[in-house]
Amino acid sequence: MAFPENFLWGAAASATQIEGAWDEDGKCPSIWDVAGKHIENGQDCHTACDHYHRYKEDVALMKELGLKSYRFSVNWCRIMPEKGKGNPKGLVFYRNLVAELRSAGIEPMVTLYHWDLPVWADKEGGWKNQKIVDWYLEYVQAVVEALSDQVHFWMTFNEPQVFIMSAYVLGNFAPFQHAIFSFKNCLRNMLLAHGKAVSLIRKIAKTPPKIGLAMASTNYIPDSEEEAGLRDAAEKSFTSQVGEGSNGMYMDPIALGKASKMLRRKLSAEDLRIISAPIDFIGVNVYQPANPLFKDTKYSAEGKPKSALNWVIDGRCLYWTIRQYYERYHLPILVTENGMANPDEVGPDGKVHDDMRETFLKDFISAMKRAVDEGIPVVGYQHWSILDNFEWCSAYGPRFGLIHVDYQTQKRTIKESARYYARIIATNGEDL
Ligand code: GCO
Repeated sequence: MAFPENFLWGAAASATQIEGAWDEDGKCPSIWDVAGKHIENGQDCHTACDHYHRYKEDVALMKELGLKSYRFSVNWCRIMPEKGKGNPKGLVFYRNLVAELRSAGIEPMVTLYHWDLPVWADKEGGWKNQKIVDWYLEYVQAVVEALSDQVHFWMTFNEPQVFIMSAYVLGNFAPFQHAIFSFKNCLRNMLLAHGKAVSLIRKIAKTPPKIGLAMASTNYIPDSEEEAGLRDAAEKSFTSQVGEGSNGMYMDPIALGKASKMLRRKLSAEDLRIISAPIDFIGVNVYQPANPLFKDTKYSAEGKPKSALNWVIDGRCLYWTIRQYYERYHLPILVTENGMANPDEVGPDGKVHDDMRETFLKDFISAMKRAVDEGIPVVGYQHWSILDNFEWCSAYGPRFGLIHVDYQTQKRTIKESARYYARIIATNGEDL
């Protein structure tokens, strides 16, 4: 069986990682704009790929590759540069981008929050402060009113695990806090913001919306495909201490209306009713299996290829993530991110020969095809990322793009792997 007709082949990016223009057209600074010493090599995201000024060229490249869809995020700081004060100029940029995508025949998919918290909101406690639910909704309303005539796909959040756990507990993502006792409050605020946003979008969107969120999906590959092996892996992925922390604690309230063990005392029945407003799909960001990270299975990473960030490359994790999410939540799955970092350079022939990414694409897309063949509703695949970009604290070292970016000149070069991906798209996954 081939991939479904209208399968949403695409690529993804986020505002902070590509836009630049950090202080233009009325935008206020975000917590990443002021991350200073936390960023490697004294770099920053202020210019990044200068996509804000080059979006037409970038959309033309997407069209050249034959992308059917593009997942990007709106930067909160362009839309609400002060508390309670909107900025029409910020909306103009996204309206133009969406129009450009539409005229290239590319379906725009909008992430509403990919970590660019305004500094004004951070100063008042950010995700620790329950008022953030209202601030977020006000922002969401402005975006949905401006774009929903042309945009159908909405993601309320990208990787809540990262912007809550890593940002407020581990302290390795902005705003770099060790506020361990605020963790459950942050989580509750995010969950309520999600549920209320889902209901709001459903109510005000000008065209019928498809709503979901993108999870940092760290799932286990089973040790065996016997019944017991399958159960053990699924259990570890969602309800063991590790799995609950990464998947179940966030998704169970949203998709099942149930609080996982850790949150039982924090969420009331009314909270759960709000949080579990029906969604249309679950987005999964998949990079590597949980097994080598937590070493609590028979899995061995020996001999497996690794990316430039030392992440184990094993395409099967995409199949198992999709299947485990589907079996637990019974919702269509959108692969919202999947990709690898590679030390790519433009060679003397003017090309970027990133063979490893080609192998990666083949491996992961074949694994996704197994899920499709088994009848799981997978609606699309967004490769991370369309462009090499600002990889948070690791700045510009890791290159995840289908398109190489020379940060000195802003020259774009389509990598060989992207040409391969273009063939996959053109044949709807037949030519792997
Ligand atoms: C994330 C983000 C992306 C990253 C990508 C590679 O998953 O952390 O959604 O912004 O750049 O995942 O690390």
